[in-house]
Amino acid sequence: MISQRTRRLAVLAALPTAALFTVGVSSPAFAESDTPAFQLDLEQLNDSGSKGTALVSLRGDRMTVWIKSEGMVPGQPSAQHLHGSTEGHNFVCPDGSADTNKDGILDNTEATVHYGDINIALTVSGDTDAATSGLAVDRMPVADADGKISYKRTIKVGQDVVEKIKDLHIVQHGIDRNGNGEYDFDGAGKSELDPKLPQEATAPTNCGEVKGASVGSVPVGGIETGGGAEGSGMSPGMTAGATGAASAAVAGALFALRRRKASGASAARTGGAA
Ligand SMILES: [Cu+2]
Repeated sequence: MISQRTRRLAVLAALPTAALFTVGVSSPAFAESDTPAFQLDLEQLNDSGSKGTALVSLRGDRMTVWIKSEGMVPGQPSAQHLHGSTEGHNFVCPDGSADTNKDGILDNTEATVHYGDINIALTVSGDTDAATSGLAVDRMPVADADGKISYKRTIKVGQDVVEKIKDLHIVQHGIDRNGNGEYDFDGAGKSELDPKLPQEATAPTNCGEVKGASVGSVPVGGIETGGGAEGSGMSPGMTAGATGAASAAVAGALFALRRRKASGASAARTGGAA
């Protein structure tokens, strides 16, 4: 009996996909039992009410990401990314205590201290590079009328991602603090990143860590801003002609975020205590 339980625990980190992903998605493509898969439970940030389940499956250098989430802002695009570092930094999903300026909003600047830079942009098409697609909101999923997002994509990833997938987190962005069905300034004021943008468009709405991920494998001291993503040359113009003002707002905000992070590493020295 005990040995069976032990064995069961031993395989938790790499259960067959079909056994893990139990949120009602039929997944014939994932029927192969030898495919390592990792589940992430997306939990709300900013009291958004958003939640979901994600699955990341690896076969060689092919990573398939499934996301099913709800409580998103209906009809609005949600930027979504794998955040974190494959270089041993101990990033985690934040909680409310990460709202260090105590304004009641966990903004991206505060959250990034904990969940790290964008590593992979989970676009619906085109490239997924953090540098060129992190703010490609015209290629990010749009929530349906019920505020649900269903996403699946297979992309090629580097060996560092294959080896360190457990160190990464999925984050979806966009909240509706005043519940009026759009990103606007009345809900939560201006974004700390750019006063021309609503905070609702830039704040994270949920975050999920890989289940069973080792925490604290690397001592947490000052968190360095990852060198790989900064100076990435993002252009807010890439969303021109996309899905409207909200998309442009989010894109612009993410652009501002990148710039701010690139120059604000010292602000990230509060440790990963969340
Ligand atoms: Cu993100």
